[in-house]
Amino acid sequence: MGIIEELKWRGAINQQTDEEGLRQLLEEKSVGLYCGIDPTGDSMHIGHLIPFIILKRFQMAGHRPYVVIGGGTGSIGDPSGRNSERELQTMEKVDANAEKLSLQMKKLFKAGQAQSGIHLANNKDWLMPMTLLEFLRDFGKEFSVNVMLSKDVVASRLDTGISFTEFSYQIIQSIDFLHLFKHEDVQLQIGGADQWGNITAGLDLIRRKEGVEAEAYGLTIPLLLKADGTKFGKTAGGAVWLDPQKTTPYEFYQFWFNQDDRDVVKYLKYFTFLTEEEIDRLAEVVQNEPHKRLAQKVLAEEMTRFVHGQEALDEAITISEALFSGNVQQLKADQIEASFKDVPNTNVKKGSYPIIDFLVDEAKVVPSRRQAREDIQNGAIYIKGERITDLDYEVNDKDSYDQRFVLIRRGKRRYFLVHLV
Ligand code: 629
Repeated sequence: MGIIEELKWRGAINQQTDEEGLRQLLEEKSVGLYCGIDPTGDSMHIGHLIPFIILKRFQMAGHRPYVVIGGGTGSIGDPSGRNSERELQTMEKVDANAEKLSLQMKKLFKAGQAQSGIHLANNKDWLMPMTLLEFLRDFGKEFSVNVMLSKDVVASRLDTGISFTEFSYQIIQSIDFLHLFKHEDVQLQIGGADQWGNITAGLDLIRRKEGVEAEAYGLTIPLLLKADGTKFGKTAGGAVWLDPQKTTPYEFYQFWFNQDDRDVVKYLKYFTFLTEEEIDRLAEVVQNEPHKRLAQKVLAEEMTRFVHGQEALDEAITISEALFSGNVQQLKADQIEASFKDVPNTNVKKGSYPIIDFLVDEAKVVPSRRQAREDIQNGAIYIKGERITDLDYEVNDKDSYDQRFVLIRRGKRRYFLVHLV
């Protein structure tokens, strides 16, 4: 299967500027291609992942990927897919974010590292030195304002307004494509569906500067939709980040593990490097034995290992199993902290409390003393995984993890985390 066929099978192609031409080129030679990312934040989230995984797929098929970190473009901000003007970030912030994104790209794809075969560049290097007059004479002259106005991104902002700065964004992304075309023999740019306007603007610039015969292509990837209509990649707690400080590997694992049966096969195709055969086999299990959640488990394992490594995956599995079985005694304080971010949290002063006072007055886990007595007698209250049935039990340091938290479970699965302060 050629790379284009593979991407089609994976459901990863939205639009192409010249399908036949690109297919032929990819058969003839090792093609240079790129995808850019702007340092608008200090971490990638999973919505960013797909185009870069696709770069990797091209590389595995013998092509030459480039990752462009938009240290220059990111200081302006892409209006694509947004309905309001961005606030400019300071140049220091953009540089710091660019540094963090570079590190993430290096970690994930070994980008920019010797032998990895994935090149890393920052467009600040060629955009920053350009003078205003060069910009207007060498590039601005090639763009028709009329055509620029007709791009979706700009057209949709004409009533609410768009600054000249954001309006110009498509020109600077085009300059990147031309730069890489000329200096690195990059002939293909890929990106999400929102990048179509910028990518085609770049192709126009290449043809105007290098002649109509210049051979360059664009390919976009569909926006990911979930079966239930909600936005992919968002949880109650917000975006799913690749930075383990922002989304712990346990939360990351759980995000994938909790995907719907209707979506999981699509995600296996989209995100993992598993083969068609392996995915077909998992699809059968989803059909015939959905209760096993095997496809979700494999998806969660593949993704957590890819992004965080084997050790973090093992840890995420340990935590998941402990929580599932209720055997939380053996977890460490840090694991507790990582896994209970989303449960109700309260602060209680260190000390020793009768269990009923603790549940009702301090942790506020149970609304009344009568209810607390009932819960305890029914065996519905657990502290650090141990069922408490003694109405006179004293809660103190011995029940905590490193004197930092007390973990309460009420009923089957409701957890509460009490911070000792
Ligand atoms: C300079 C900058 C280039 C080429 C591209 C760029 C960045 C581009 C952009 N991309 C999004 C981003 O940075 O804004 N103008 O957050 C994001 N991208 C990945 C996918 C995307 C896109 O990083 O293309 O569609 C999300 O899936 O929104 O020379």
